[in-house]
Amino acid sequence: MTEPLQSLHDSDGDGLELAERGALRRVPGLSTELADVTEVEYRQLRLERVVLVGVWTEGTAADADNSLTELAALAQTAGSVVLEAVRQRRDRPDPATYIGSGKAKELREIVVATGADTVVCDGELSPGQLRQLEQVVKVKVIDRTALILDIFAQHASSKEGKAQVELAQMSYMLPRLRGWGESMSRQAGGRVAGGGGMGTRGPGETKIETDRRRIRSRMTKLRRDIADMGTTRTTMRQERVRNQIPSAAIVGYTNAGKSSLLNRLTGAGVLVEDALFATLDPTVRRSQTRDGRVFTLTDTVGFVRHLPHQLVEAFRSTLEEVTEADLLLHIVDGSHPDPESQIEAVHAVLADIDARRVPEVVVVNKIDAAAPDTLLQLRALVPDAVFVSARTGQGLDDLLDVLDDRLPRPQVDVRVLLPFDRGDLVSRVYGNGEVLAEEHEAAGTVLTARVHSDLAAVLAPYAH
Ligand SMILES: Nc1nc2c(ncn2[C@@H]2O[C@H](COP(=O)(O)OP(=O)(O)OP(=O)(O)O)[C@@H](O)[C@H]2O)c(=O)[nH]1
Ligand SMILES: [Mg+2]
Repeated sequence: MTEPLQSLHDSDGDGLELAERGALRRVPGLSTELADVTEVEYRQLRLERVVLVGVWTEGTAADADNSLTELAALAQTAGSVVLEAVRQRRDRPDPATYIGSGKAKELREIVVATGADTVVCDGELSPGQLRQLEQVVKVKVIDRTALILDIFAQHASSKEGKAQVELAQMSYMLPRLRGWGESMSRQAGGRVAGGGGMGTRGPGETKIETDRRRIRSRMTKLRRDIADMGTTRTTMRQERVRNQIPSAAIVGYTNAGKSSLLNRLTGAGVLVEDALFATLDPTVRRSQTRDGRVFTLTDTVGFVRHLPHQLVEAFRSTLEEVTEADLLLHIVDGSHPDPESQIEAVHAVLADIDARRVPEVVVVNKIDAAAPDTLLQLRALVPDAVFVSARTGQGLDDLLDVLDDRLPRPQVDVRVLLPFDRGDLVSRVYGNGEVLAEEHEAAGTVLTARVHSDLAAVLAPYAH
């Protein structure tokens, strides 16, 4: 039994050593390999002192800076201190180490000089890139996707939110478990090819496979749980649809002021924070248009450039509030240096969740803090946008007018005499329809109103 192994070393020694050397050069404790699958479940990045690095492939220098500024805000939201940010101009990220190998060495020097414990890259890196860059800088390297997932994990508070985030984290980790395993299975393969016929599966491969299997079955369970948890919301939504209560959903880039606006409009008391992704769970509130029609307003998770698709997938049931709304209020942060690209990013996510067909009203918020030039540009870009400040209340009247205007209206004109014992019907007409006139006669209340077809059918016997 030892013979074939021995001969393998003889014949293929170099290749094997090379592979082993690659594996040995990993710095203990910094590895992205998981010691145990439970690490995926409870993995906390615990970023402390970070250096940011970006590759600037297209757009202006200002675009590149905005991107790193956003990465810094994300890192801070995740609880870390940003020590330094560097970027490199390249046609495309280096396939091996993301930044060029020379720059990677410089980065190592920055890491040493600043005492950083983590490098955060402004993009989604392949497992190989993460591994190879880690080998050069010798501290933990994570990408923007992992950072966003970490913020979501910290902010998730409901059972559903937690399950959704965990599902997203697992689907991010699954392909990344390969890291070490790849070289291990090559080793095992080599051994077999070398003529041993034994050890068709190396120890690494076996462990990776077990981990993968456990993660997959956990993901299946999470998907099932999430589907179950979404049913209450689906039921409520169906109820609204049945009663033909119009719904507006607030969407927008993270930190645009969505929750602030919901609070302003409905007094909902939703958490407002100068932090990215403060809101993860949807909040639905009832409100009324000025002409007294009831509608619902939903606040939901904010979007971001390149929102990790794992999150979009995991939050799909939550995002149905958006997909199935009658109207989208797209909140834009007018005080941001580049609101235009934020609008584009939001549209990209909306397209991804199939919500572009829902009518949209652009609401430029934070006009109290916005640069006049930016507002002019936005006015030109979106001529029918509404300009508001959730903070000062400025422009909210205009927004209410727009809601009056754009929320679907009842279609059927009716004139009915409702007996006094049918106060319930009077309330329904007021709640779901649009009352044009009310008179009182000896036999009851005469309403001239516009209502939805369902209610019109109920009212038919009372036509006057
Ligand atoms: N100056 C100014 N600041 C505002 C205005 N509206 C909201 N803010 C601030 O913007 C920050 C984000 O507000 P939120 O309402 O939490 O924003 P959000 O869009 O719900 O954010 P996420 O849920 O994290 O995606 C907070 O610090 C608010 O105080 C405004 O009209 N003017
Ligand atoms: Mg919010």
